[in-house]
Amino acid sequence: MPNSSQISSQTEELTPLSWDQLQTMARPEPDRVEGPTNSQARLRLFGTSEADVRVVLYRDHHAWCPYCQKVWLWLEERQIPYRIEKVTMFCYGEKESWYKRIVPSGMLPAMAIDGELVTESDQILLALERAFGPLGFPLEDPRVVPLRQLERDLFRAWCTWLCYPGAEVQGANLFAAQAERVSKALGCYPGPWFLENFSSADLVFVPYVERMNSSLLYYKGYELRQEWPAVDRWFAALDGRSTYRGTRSDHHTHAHDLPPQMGGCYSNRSDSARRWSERIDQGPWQGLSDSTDQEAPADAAAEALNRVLSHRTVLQKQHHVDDEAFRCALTRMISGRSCQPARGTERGLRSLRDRISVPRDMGVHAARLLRQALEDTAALAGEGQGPPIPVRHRRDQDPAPFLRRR
Ligand SMILES: N[C@@H](CCC(=O)N[C@@H](CS)C(=O)NCC(=O)O)C(=O)O
Repeated sequence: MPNSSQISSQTEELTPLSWDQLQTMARPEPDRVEGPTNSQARLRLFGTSEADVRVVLYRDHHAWCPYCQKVWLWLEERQIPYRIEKVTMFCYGEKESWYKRIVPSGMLPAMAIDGELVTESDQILLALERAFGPLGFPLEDPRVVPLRQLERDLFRAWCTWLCYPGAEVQGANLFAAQAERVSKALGCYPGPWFLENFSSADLVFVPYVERMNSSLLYYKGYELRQEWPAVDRWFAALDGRSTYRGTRSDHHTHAHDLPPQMGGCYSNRSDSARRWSERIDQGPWQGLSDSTDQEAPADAAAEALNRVLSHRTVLQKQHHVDDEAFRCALTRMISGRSCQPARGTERGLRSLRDRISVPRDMGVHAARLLRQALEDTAALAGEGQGPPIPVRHRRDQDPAPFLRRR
């Protein structure tokens, strides 16, 4: 593998690395089956053998569906061996006909356990508890039931605030009232969790509180974690779990994936909302408050490089990314060396910048570094932007081209 001094002595100052050179600097493909929680796995074994697999989880290709995240996280926390079948959500593309044959509504998640199909995330979790025992406390424990109800109350208040443009003040007040109840509930035990230990009570809050944190920042300029220290402490403890880190998304992904799912998300146009949305869309991404572990892991750039290189041909075609400009951006990300891309190549770079999805494509830190390198390189080429991100659907994120043989 060439080091950066060899590279600069062998090449012109402004020449980007070749694809072959970049390949040598990418992170090797990690073990998806036995390694840490990740969105690319099709099988998870936790040290068992394939013969032990009793569960098939049907979840979205996009690794975004909140109800799927709940089941996914449960399986990872309990280390239950399972297989994963990925399905396209309506707003990203065409639903697979094989899936509609087994689940006619096309809704996700679904699970087969010992060959028996179960739909509805709560029913799936109850079936998993029956088969394998609870995660900490059972979902029907008398202390968990009111917390599940509280999660739904918070969810409804969030929807009112985010999705109804005429209910700005009422929505904000409703949300603050429910967030206060959540904060009080979190204060009942000395640790960061809703009950004595991490349990199904925490699990049910994870998907939507993560989406609330990002969407309220982007559309309302509301800093949930700053406002509610108990919630901040809960998030920090979650970030300490590698299971959660493997399933978590980021502010950019949520801000742009929520509108088609929710039927619209409305900004209150405050200065704070404008500042946060600009930062989330255009950077700088370093230090953005979408994870507690602000320090990027040493291999975050190599992770991003590995993920880009495994889909390079499709990415170039989809985003019309100029070959040399693409290499300039990746060279910048991996070696810090800046190369001048041709004028007019910035649109392709920014189109890709706007469509990196976490955790589908890579982790939070890898995505930040890639977005930053694409933007820094685009800025050297010009002012042009990529196509706007649609708000009624996300067909620009159709997984189909990435699934064909490369
Ligand atoms: N009550 C259901 C809700 C599931 C749900 O709304 N799933 C959405 C995705 S978040 C879905 O599958 N929609 C169809 C699609 O987008 O293709 C559950 O808890 O499982």
